[in-house]
Amino acid sequence: MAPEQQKESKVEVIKRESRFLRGTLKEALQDDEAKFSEDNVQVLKFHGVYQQDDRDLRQQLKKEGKDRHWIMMVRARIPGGVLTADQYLVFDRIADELTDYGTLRITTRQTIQLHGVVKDNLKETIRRINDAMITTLGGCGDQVRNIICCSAPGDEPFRGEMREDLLSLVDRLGAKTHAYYEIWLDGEPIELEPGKTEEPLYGDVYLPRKFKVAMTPEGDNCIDVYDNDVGLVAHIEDGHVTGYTVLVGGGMGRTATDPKTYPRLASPFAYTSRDKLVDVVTAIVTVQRDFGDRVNRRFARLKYTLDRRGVDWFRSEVEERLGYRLDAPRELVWHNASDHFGWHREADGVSYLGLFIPQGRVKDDEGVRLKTALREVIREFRPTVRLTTQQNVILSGIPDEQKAAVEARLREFGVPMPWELSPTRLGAMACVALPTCGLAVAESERVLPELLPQFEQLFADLGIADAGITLRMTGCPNGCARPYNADIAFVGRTLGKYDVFLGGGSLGTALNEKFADAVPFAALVDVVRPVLEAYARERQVGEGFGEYCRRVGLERFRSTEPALS
Ligand code: SRM
Ligand code: SF4
Repeated sequence: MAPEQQKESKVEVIKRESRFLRGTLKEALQDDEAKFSEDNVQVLKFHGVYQQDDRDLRQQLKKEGKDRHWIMMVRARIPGGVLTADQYLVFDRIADELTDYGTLRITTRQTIQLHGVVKDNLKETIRRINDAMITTLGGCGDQVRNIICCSAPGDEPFRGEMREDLLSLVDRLGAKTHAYYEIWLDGEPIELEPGKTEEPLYGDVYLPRKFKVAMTPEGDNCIDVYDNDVGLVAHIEDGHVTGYTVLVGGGMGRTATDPKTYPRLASPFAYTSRDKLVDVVTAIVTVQRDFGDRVNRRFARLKYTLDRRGVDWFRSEVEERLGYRLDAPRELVWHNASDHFGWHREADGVSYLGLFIPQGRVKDDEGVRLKTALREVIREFRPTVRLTTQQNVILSGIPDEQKAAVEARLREFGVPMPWELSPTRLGAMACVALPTCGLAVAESERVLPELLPQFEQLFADLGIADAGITLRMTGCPNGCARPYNADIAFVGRTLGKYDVFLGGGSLGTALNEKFADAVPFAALVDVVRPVLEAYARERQVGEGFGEYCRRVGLERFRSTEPALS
């Protein structure tokens, strides 16, 4: 049966009945419950809030006959990841004053998540974020999420032009409901004129599923542009943007038990001039709005709509809405996908510093007081703070004469400079997973640091430390650290066990394939070792590990796989 003939999913009903994302949130914020109802939990996501519980405490609390420790994760929407110094400091302070953990999490979509906000602190948290002129509306939910962009600053005109285009997209594609102001900022309810809707683009059921848009200049794939529902690659001539190649249908999510789900890289779709960009992306969003699967959320992303109906059908539907034929996409060439670490010239007499944030977690440890260091440097030198999609931070706009002082201040708190760290470490990513992620089946952020030194040693022993091999880990198959286009990925299968994927690539242009199933954490290095040894012996000049795996195939290594349990 076609999706349109079947019963819509429960979330569709909740969205429609929520009256443009109001639900009963205003009332729930007044009650004494420590958690929100199931329906409100769904509505909350659109406001940038996930209800979670501290999974480390679950067993103990159960033993004591107590309820779970309910906490919220609050995700801001920070277009392109750009924050003023003061805005960053607001998050730093909220983490200390209103969260259980006192940390900030830089995400793989260059925003900040605050974990561990109890219900009583939620409204105050969102109010403070809004007072800093940042919203959480659109952080999550079935709508266009935070639009990401390569974070490298610079004085070339194309960077400003891309920023302008990004903000136009945010303006057109952002949710418009007044509910956010009523619930979180005590705004007066609005009276709509008859026949007017609060959401001209989305309607009352929003999109069938999350929708991700990314933008980057041609040549630089630091953001993994192919992993997005819509990828926009700016073509540059004489320092200016001439137009964009539009890619459609990327996405990482899969379900371990359902082979009909899969990661997919976005397909080249069209070329558009700058002035038509917003209309083209809006038309794509509306086609997905009207034809995406609203029955089964597992197949509701744009990638499935495209594969079900075909790219040609999709293009003609978009063209019909635009009223003109789209130009063919341009050929794309990539040179870089690393994260702009270290000092770089930004403009005459001004530099930026790309800093490594281990697994995106800004916190104070005994040896490295990263959270304090960032706070002090940002307070004193007032750089623009740019969050990257590889969970790192760029401090930008630093006068050259202050470079040494910035560095000295960071070192005072034990923060290493990126050039002192291995490429393996700098390029590795892990998703949040336990203890907050409700979908995690295995550890990720907390165990990657144990694995990295082992791989660093192995790469050094094999003479491949500078080969730029990317390593990514997630606590489940959903793919939040974009594992399926890394050279090596460990994807949580169950507690302590990971599926191993090999053969993506450091430029983010290829998918890897599953190499081994449910490998215990302690055996991960040994499972990959034979392939790395062969790579070290047989690689061609300039050949990356992923490329090598795809050239020779993984079959011959599968037979040498050690016992896995
Ligand atoms: Fe994600 C769900 C964390 C980027 C694919 N993701 C979740 C939730 C909200 C779990 C949930 O639904 O209850 C996780 C919250 C954990 C926590 O405690 O914070 C979560 N995702 C993250 C972050 C924080 C990972 C990180 O370590 O940085 C990233 C936040 C991004 C942001 O700022 O918006 C994050 N998630 C991604 C990405 C990467 C990207 O977008 O570049 C992906 C893969 C790309 C894609 O969307 O296909 C991703 N997250 C998912 C999925 C699978 C979606 C699918 O199509 O199947 C889920 C589950 C779902 O939506 O049902 C999910
Ligand atoms: Fe949670 Fe899975 Fe995403 Fe990791 S990949 S944050 S475990 S949903």
